Amino acid sequence: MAGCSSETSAEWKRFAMPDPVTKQGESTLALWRGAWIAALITGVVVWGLIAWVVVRYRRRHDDEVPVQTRYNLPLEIFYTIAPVMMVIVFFAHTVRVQNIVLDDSVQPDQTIQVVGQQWSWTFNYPLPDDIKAEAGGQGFAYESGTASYIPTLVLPNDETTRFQLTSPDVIHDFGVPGFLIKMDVIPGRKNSFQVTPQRTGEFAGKCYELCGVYHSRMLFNVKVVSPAEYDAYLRDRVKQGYVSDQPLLGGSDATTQAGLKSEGEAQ
Ligand SMILES: [Cu+2]
Repeated sequence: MAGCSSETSAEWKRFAMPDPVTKQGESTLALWRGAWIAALITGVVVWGLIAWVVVRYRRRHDDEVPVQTRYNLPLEIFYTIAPVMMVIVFFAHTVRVQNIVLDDSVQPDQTIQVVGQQWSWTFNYPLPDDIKAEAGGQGFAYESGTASYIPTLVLPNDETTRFQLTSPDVIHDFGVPGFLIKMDVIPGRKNSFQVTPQRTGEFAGKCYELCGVYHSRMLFNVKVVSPAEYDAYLRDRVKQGYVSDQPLLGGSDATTQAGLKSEGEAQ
């Protein structure tokens, strides 16, 4: 009963989906909800028919067997076409929502290069011109996690951010439950998607692809802040010296990233 408190009642309305933080996530939630409602309506009809048949044709005292219907063409055509129609409707909506969620025709406000490396994440932020000047002309600020340090991804609220995903080693998967999206990070391929957060707050993210022994350590935090706080964060990164000419994409870069080298030596 404790699971039915008012805090979780909204979860019922979302069929246990997290409350979407991003504009794109709203479409995913709508698809999830619609699919559940369609499936439940189908379920109610089927359960109703089963119950009706069980009661209506239950065994009577006279032991008479009800009429056995076979080779009923209209019925057979119906139960072939109805499921095909359902699959077509589900498929069409899935493709429609997929196109919305993966739409990259809108020019993003910034492109953050995300690197999934064994066993953490590196986030490369492009610096706006004024902050770039403070960084001595270097174009990127970064945050790099290690297997023993969970990095934080900072995003400006109400702005569209594109994630460009790369991996120097094996396949990882970049996902934030609050954004209702995850995507594979594949060596040699540049996957990307865009999000537009609609509220500030702290969220959790992780690797969704079993990528090796310390896969479970590939956690990260997501912090959605106001654009002004985002700029302040970038300035702070610059002040602390986490800047580079090029985005750090892992591999040979990885050993030069803060924290990774010392950890490598420790092992
Ligand atoms: Cu991973």
